[in-house]
Amino acid sequence: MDGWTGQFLRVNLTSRTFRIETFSEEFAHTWIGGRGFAVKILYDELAPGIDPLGPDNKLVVAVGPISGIPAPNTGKTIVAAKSPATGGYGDGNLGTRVTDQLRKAGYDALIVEGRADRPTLLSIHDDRVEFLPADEVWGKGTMETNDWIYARYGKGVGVLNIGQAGENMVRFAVVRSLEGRSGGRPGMGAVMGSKLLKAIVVKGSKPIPQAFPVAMKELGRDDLRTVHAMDKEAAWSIQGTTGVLPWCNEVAALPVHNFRGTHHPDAWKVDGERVHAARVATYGCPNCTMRCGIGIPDDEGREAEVDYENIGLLGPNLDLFDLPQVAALNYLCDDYGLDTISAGGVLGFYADAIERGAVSGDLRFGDAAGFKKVLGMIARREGQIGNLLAEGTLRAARAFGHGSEDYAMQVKGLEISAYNCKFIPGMALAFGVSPIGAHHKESWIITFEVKQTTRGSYGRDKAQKIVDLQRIRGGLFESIVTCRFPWVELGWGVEHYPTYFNTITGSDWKLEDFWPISDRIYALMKLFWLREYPQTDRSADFPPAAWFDPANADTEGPIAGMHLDREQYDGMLQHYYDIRGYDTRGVPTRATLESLGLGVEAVAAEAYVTLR
Ligand code: PTT
Ligand code: SF4
Repeated sequence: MDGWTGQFLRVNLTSRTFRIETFSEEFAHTWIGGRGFAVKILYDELAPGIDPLGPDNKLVVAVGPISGIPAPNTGKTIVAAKSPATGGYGDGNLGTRVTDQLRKAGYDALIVEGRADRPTLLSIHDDRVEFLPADEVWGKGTMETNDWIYARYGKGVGVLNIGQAGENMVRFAVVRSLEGRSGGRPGMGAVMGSKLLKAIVVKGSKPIPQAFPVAMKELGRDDLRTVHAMDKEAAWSIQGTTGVLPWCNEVAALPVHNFRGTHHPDAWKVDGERVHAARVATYGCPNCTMRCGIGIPDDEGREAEVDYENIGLLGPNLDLFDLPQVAALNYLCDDYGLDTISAGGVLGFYADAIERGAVSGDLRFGDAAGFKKVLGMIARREGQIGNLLAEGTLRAARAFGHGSEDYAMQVKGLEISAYNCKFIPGMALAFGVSPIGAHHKESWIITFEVKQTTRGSYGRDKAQKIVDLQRIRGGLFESIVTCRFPWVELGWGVEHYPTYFNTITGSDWKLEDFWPISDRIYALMKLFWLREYPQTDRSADFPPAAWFDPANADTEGPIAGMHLDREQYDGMLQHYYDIRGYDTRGVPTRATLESLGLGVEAVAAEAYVTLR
C-alpha cells in the first residue's frame, strides 16, 4: 500500500509478547494516520471508565503518510492514550527520530498494552522486539537516560523516554525524545510510567513505501531549500517561538502572576532578543531546516531548551524575569519529564492559593529557589503537597476548596497555554472546545483575533475560524503528521501538503478532501469524552471563572476594566456547536455522525448519551 506500511506493531508488556497486524487501505483513507489512527484505536479498544494509569490503558505511537519523508519538517510523531490529566482522549506531537525509524521498521503505529513487572526498555529493530531491563536508569532523569541509551545504541536510533515525573505518574508528565523535544502534555509520560516503560528505542532498515519516490525526492529537496530560504528571509528561527513574547506583552495576553496580570514592564528581560543573545545551542527535529529549539544556560550553567510557552509559564506567570532562573525551571522540567506549561500553571496556582489564603505554605511569587524545590517535590510526589500538586490544578483546587477552582487556570483538567484570554473571547473559546483540554495547538486564533477583527466580539465568524483552524491544525497536520511551523510561521501554503500526500500515496486528493476526515477525528475525540463523562453539559467547554470576573479585570493598560462576558461566550459556543453539527449540550447529532461515516459509533453512543 503506497504511503503506508499497512502494519501496526502491537506489544504486550504483561505477557512480553508482540504481534504484527495489518490494516486495510480503506482504514488508511478513513483515518489517514497519527491522531486519526490513535483516536480510532483507543476509542475501539479501551473500555469506558478504565483507569488511565492502570494496565488497561494503551499507549499509541503513530506516524502519518508524510512523516519521515524528505520534505519540510516531517520528523514528527504522535503519542496518545487515555489522558490521566483529563480522562478523555489525549495526545501530543513531538519531533523525534522515532518518526522515520518506525516507518523504516515497517509500522505506522505502535500499540503498547499491559504493564511490565519491572522497569523496561522496549527495543524494536524491524521485526525483532525485545523487552530489556531498565532498572539501571529507573529513578534517573531524561538526560542521564538519554546518555545511557546513546552509549548502547548510538545516535542513529529513535528514542522516547520518561523521567522521574513519568515514573511517579505525575498527571502532566511528558514523553521526551533525544532531540531535546517533548510531547504529550495530557500525561502521556505518566502512562509510560504506569506501565513501567522507561524507554522505547526504534531502529528500522526498510524503505518507506512511496508511490513516486523519485518525484518525492526531487520535490522534497526543492521545497526544503525554499522553506530554508523563506526562513532566512523572515529570520523567524533566530528567536523561534520566543519571538512572540513581546507581542503578547504588548497586546495584554501574557500570563503574569497566575494569569492575574496580562503584561509586565520587565517582560523584555525574558523576550526572544534576550534568548537569542544568550543562545549556546540550536536544536531541531529531524528533516527540518528551521531548527527552532534554542539552548541557553541556566543559573547553574546547564543548557536548557526554551520556547515561548516554557518562558511564559515558568517566567512571568511566576513573577520571574531573570532568564537563567527561568531556564533552570525549564531544564528541571525537561529532566524530570514534566510538561512546562502545566508545571508553570500548577506552580502559579499554588503560589496564588497561598497568597489568597486558601492553603498555608511559604511559597511566594518571584521565589525562584522555592519554585525549584516544589517542582522537585511534584516530580517525586514528595510529601502531601508534592503528591497533591502532581495531580494538576483542577484536582488540587478541589482539595484546597475556598473557591480556588475559580482561579485554577485549566480547561477539562489540562492547564492553559501561555495566552491570557481575559479579553480575547475567540482564543478563550479555542481553549474551551479543544478536545484534549486547554492546549493552543488545536486553534491558534489569537493573532487573527487581535490583529484582524474586533477583539472583544463574540460573533459566529470567530467560531467558524476556530473550526477552520481545527481542521487544518488538529485534523490535517496531526493526521498526515508533520510540523505545522512552515505554514504557521512562514506562510508555506497549506496546499503543498495534499501534493506531498498524493506523491507519496498515489492518490488524487484536494485540500478539501481532508476536511471530512478532520471532522470525523474531532467527532470521535468528542465521543471519547462523552463516553467518559455522559452527564457532561456545556460547562466542560468553558474556561475558568477568573476570565469572566470583573474583579479580576486589569486596572491599567490596554484592556483595563475588560473581562469576558459569560452570556456572550455561551452564544459563541452555540455557534461552534451549530457549525460542527452538535446539539445544545455539545453532543454530535446522529445526522452529523452518520454524515461522517460514524453510524456504528452513533448507535453505540446512544447507550451513554441520547442523540437527537
Ligand atoms: C507541546 C507543548 C509546547 S507547544 C511547548 S513549547 W510550543 C512546550 N515544550 C516543552 C518543552 O520544551 N519541555 C517540556 N518539558 N515540556 C514542554 N511542554 C510544552 O509542550 C514543539 C514545537 C512547538 S514548540 C510547537 S508550538 C508546535 N507544535 C506542533 C504541534 O502540536 N503539531 C504539529 N503538527 N506541529 C507542531 N510544531 C511545533 O512543534 P505537545 P516538539 Mg511537543 C523543551 O507536544 O504535547 O503538543 O505539547 O513537540 O517536538 O517539542 O516541538 O511554543
Ligand atoms: Fe521541530 Fe521547530 Fe523544525 Fe518544527 S520548526 S520541525 S518544531 S525544529
